[in-house]
Amino acid sequence: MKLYFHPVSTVCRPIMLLAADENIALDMQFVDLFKGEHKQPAYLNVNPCGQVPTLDDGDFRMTEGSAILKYLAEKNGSRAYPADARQRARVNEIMDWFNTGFSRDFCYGMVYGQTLPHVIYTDAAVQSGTLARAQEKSRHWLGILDQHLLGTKNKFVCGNDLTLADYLGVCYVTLGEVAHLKFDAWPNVTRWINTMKARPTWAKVNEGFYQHFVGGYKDGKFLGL
Ligand SMILES: N[C@@H](CCC(=O)N[C@@H](CS)C(=O)NCC(=O)O)C(=O)O
Repeated sequence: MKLYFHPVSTVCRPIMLLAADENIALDMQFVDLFKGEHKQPAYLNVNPCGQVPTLDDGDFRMTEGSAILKYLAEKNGSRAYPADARQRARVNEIMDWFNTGFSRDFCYGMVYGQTLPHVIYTDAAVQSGTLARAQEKSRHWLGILDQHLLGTKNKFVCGNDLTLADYLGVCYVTLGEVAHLKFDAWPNVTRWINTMKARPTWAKVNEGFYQHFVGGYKDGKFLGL
């Protein structure tokens, strides 16, 4: 199986974590987002969205990170994607939760909205109003994550077992490090991030993310949470 990826990508990192934890063999095909390789005809032919990740499994191709995670987990009989209908539905639910409101307000609003030139508004009033809304909504979502998904009892976001929702969610939440966002106000979120970061595969998988994305913005000034 071939994975077209970039190491800083928020949606590739969960796949790389799962693959590393479960020894899933992937032929890693680097797509240089920084040089615009993803918008060249050769790659658009692979993924017309011009985005990573893309998974090729023989003649079967997938282009959505969340679906790729589920496919790999299913193929691998992963415990991170339980077979029981209700447990699996819960994992799907929380992955959707991260991928919709949380991603929109936190990833796009608070992080990309302060770091990626094509997401930042040029009109100062529009930019500050949009950021203020993203900040308010991000606090709301982090409160839900802290109090309702994790609470004081759950080690992971779907209970006490690690699932795909943790791989996906922790990569979205730690994206905040690019914009120096701090999670001290949400102690259960902080505990969960630390649990995920203590896993043996974390450092190696996230090397490129910390070096090129977090490192690239180390001197930036950002609105906090
Ligand atoms: N809906 C896709 C989104 C993929 C996506 O946004 N990928 C980013 C990297 S994290 C990308 O390739 N960005 C380049 C671009 O959109 O030009 C998924 O969840 O897999």
